[in-house]
Amino acid sequence: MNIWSSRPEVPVTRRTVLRSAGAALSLLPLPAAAQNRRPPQAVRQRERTLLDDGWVHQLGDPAQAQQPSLDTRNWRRVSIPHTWNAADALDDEPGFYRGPGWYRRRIQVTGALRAKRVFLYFEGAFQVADVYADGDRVGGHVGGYTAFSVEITDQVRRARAGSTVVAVRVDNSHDDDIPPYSGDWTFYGGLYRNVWLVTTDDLHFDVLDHASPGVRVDTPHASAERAVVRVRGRAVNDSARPATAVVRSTVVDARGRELTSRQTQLRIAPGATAEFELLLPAIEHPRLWSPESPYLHQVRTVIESGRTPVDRVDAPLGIRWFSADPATGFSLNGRPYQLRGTNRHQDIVGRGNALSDADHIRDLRLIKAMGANVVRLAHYPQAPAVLEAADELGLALWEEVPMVNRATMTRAFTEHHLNNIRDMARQHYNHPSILVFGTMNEILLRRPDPQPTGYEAWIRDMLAEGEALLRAEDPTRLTAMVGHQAAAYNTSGIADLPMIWGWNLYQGWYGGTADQFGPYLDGERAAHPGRVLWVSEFGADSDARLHRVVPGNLPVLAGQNPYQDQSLEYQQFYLESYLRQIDQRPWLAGTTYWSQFDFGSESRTGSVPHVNTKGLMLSDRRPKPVYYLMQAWRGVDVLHIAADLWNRRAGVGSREQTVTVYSNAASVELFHNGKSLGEKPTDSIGHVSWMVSFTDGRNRLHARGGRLTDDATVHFTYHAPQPTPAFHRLSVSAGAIVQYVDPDGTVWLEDREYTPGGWGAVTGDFTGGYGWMKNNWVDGTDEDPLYQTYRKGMTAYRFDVPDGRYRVTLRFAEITSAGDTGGDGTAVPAPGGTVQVPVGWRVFDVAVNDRPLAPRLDLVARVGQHRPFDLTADVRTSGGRGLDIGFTAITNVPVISAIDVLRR
Ligand code: GCB
Repeated sequence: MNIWSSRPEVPVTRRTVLRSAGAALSLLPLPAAAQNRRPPQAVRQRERTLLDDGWVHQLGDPAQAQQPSLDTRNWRRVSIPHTWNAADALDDEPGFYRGPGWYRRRIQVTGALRAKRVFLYFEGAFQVADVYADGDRVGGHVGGYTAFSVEITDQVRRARAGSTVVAVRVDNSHDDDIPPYSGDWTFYGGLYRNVWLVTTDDLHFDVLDHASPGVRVDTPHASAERAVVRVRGRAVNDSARPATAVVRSTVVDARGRELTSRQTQLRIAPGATAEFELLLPAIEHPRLWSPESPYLHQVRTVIESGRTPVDRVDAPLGIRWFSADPATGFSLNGRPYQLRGTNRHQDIVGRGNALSDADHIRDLRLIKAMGANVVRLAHYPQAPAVLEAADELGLALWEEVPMVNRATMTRAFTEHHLNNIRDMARQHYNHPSILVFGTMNEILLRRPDPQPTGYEAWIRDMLAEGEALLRAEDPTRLTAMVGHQAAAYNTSGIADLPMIWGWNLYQGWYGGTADQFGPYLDGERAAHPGRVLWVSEFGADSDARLHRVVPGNLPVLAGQNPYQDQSLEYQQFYLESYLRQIDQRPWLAGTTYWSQFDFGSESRTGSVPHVNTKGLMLSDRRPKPVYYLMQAWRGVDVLHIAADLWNRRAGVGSREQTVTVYSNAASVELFHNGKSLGEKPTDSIGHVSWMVSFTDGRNRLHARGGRLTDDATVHFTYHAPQPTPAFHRLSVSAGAIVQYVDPDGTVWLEDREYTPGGWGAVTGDFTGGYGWMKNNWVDGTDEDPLYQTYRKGMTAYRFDVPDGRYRVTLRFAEITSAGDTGGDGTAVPAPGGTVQVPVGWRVFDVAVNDRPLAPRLDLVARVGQHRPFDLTADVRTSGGRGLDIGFTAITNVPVISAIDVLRR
């Protein structure tokens, strides 16, 4: 059995160790007495200037784009962070721009700057970057999610015109050799993270070692009694003379008080780099770091030349230790500790991935406020601001490299993978929040077709190479990989490579039922008792406009998948079920919901096209009800009536509907229009509900639990199953089992079968297109869900309404999916897998009370596939005949998406 732990195998008795690299000369440790305890405040840091403004940008590859003399007056002015895909990843055109784009900016050169070493530090560019200064290529980077730095000292020193022109070519083209090969999140291109100008003295900590800080801090020994801090790094002498330098590391506590310090002397040859290692005298009874108490020390490491400090790197230090055990799960600082949290992508729909530091920090605060103690940064390393916020707020991190879905069997692909690992491990080594580094997600999900011989074995070897590299780069973290629910990870040996194995499980979403989740884990655990297990993903999509009056394990329509219910209430049902099952399995080292925020997923065609809506929060960061459920489950002080995103409700034949409250209070009392519906205990996950009999119009809800209260207002519309003389309006979402609330607040009811005296469909079925499947997108409307469900094959919709004048609106779209057949059994043509409904494939007559409304309606001929088509008719009914909307098949079967009947 493997028990993985964070403590590297370093003998704590070892004193200062110094090594030399390359042509460097090395040196002797100074005796402690000789250590110069100058106050750290007096030390001059390297200078970093944010280059956020003053940039111009052009898509494509303009001629001479790197030449300083180029006239860029017609380029767009932009500020960094910037992406060029914020809008086109959301439009109705499939795909988004993937290709090159350029950014340029001038850097003013002063005499002071010429005296420095000058670097550009890019926090990230998606995904290949080439950097030029005054026309010279000064460096570049492959990989869209890690930082890189380049040196422009020579160009700055040569600059004549008082400035240096920096030009950056960024390219987000697909490249088979660059991971991620694929993924459902949008691969927005651009210079989407901060860019910094960094200046140093000739003598400085290394800036060019995979853009790492040049100083690495860890704790070879950490316990409640004592902590030993180790500082390793690289000092560079860029001058033409040998340098004698003192490197000193000092640990200060959160109030700036010095706890321990050690220094060493280096002699470094001109142009050489010296490696150093300092083992600082132990800190007795250290204050520890944990999510509950994220106490941070700082490690200040300074280089002095003569007695002058010339460079300084500060590193956060959180003293903690951790391990993971297959039998008992995770433990932190010597105690069992369940990591429970979420996943986070780095974008906001409409703004792409060009987020500010403030955006990143706000996101982590929202996650912290939810009661999470861990975040999986899926599926790639994220911005420095994210990591800093996690250290400070107390959020454990799992960070991973983008190795997702599929691999290319080339050495180049492997090399890029290894480089991503090196970048991540070196750049983020000093963040105490990071406990786990991951190197793969669902690599067997999208297999090449045909699959090359030896594909799985090749992938296993490639991943094993990455795993070995990661363990060598960073023996202080736990390693992880993740699979989707497929046996091949077990049979190929892939699941045995990392220290932690993560399963992404979607029972009750992409198939099956939610209650199959726990038993699946139990089966895996029994079969592989030596594995540390983590549920790296679980989640269900939801759309705040869609509501399910009776949530639960669906009365699923034959052959349909649960993912066709994208109501908020199904997501609540799903998560409630999962949380209960997680609680029964304390041996799960971690569980991370997929995902915190709705995120851009260009290829998706769900009810919110181009967005993965599994978020606990909407992309604009408003909480969905499941956010409050998480809070209640995690014991955060919360009392929330799940009504603010469901405040327009309707019922047919019943006023009784569930009102759910999430709270960590032991019991909650609910009041409806001032009247108590009783006090009830919350259950183990903080859930409690009442049946409320809603009155027409405004309903006031008030809940009280302990000292907490919440209020909500719900507008309710009652519909008699049999229209009464007072009938006013019925809006029906044909083929739907959920209600859709439109932008005007009208509730479009679930579909139903006609019964005499009532209303509904006469024959036909839901199953022909119920749900939100691939191929079901509808262009040219934001009301996708209304068009995406449809009934097919009906002969009529009848509404037994009183005599009067009515406006009837019918909504249609041709969204037949692959494999679908018409009533005569003709399969829809799908050349190359793309459904192409030809003109004439589906033709039907539509009539209202026998008056032809749309004879020989052929949606493809009228508006094309995947486009909304609405018909409106004004009708007077008399003699008690009601409204009869008749459909007569001519070719295949008729379809309808929605019907609105309004009395005038
Ligand atoms: C997964 C993937 C994640 C997807 C998610 C989904 O398993 O790892 O990238 O976004 O499923 O929503 O389908």
